[in-house]
Amino acid sequence: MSEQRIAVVRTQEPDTTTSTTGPTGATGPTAAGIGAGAVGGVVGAVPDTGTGADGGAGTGAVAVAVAHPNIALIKYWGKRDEHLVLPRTDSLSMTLDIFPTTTRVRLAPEAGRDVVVLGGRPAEGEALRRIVTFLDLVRHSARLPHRAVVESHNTVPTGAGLASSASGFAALAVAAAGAYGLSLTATGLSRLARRGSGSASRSVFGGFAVWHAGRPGQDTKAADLGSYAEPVPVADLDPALVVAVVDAGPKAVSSRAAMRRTVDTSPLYEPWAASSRDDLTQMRAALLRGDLQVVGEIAERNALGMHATMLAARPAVRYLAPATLTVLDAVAQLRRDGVGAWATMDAGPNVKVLCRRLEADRVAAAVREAAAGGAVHIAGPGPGARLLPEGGR
Ligand code: 2P0
Repeated sequence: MSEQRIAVVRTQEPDTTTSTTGPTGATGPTAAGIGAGAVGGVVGAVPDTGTGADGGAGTGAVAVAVAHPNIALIKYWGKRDEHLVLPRTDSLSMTLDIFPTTTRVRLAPEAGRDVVVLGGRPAEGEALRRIVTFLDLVRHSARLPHRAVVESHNTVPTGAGLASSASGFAALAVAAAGAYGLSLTATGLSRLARRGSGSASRSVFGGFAVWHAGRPGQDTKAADLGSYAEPVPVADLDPALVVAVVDAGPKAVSSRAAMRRTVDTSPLYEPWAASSRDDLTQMRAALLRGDLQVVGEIAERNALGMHATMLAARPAVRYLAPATLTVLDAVAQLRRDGVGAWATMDAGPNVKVLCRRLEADRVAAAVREAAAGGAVHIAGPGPGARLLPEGGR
């Protein structure tokens, strides 16, 4: 498959493996010299006139990107390298056509620190730290020391197991690469997005995507290069994912902490990881022949297995709520009634139901009744992350 390119062509991927020090002491071209469009052409970054969240002080390249969340049908649960965000197993997802995140990055050469505004509020704590660390990586790769102003808007409830970090870091990767003048292939962008949040690597692509774990035991650079996402060939499936939001509140345990605890303490983790490898092989074959029933059956068992690993962790991590099980009962009843519907749950109590688009309204009605007042959304396959033209203006 030929490589999809989102930004400009570059013969060599910049090294994004080694940033630990951030921009301090970084040398290289200034924003004026490497201005995002200057490397080779078609990047959506333009000079900013200064109307951003910082009140408009200074100027710098600006880029705006949009990305959509993805829902894993074969789950990512467990890292083998926390710093590089290398997973233990391959995962496979569908990018949605709902809940986009839009992120604007403007270089602020005059600023002494990054300014990050999420949903109109200044970011702080862990959320801010993760974004600054990510920007440090981009600065290191671009050899550009400038701080940035980041403004991001999610249209999905944050932290509710609805993949807001996937769309968030995919949009940030594409916008930051644009603003800092990093010219990456889509594969390179998926590696970069991975460093922000593992699942974000898959949101770089539309439709179905696989994120390769890569091979363990390699040096840092080879390991980084070996773990990327790419599109998965799919026959005509016409799928939908019905999203039942049974609880939109933030989760008690972050997925990052929960997967660490699961890998470290759950006796069920290794068996699930081994079966997940088989699940992936079988699901790829089912996608290729357009067999939604087998895709759905594998997705449901893979998700339930992932939750079993967490329930067996010490102490247990339980994201499933009573309302989750009520929706699972409704999905099982749909199947008894002859409707193809299969459930998957992530690091939260909400349920996503894979079905045929033609049957999505019926599935949504059944799930809505079971979700007892929770919102229900119907999603189809969505687009990959992209820069908006001319900095989003
Ligand atoms: C997934 N999840 O494959 C799995 C299934 C949740 C359950 O990816 O630590 O936010 O930032 O790499 O990507 C959620 O984990 O974790 C996730 P980090 P991420 O979609």
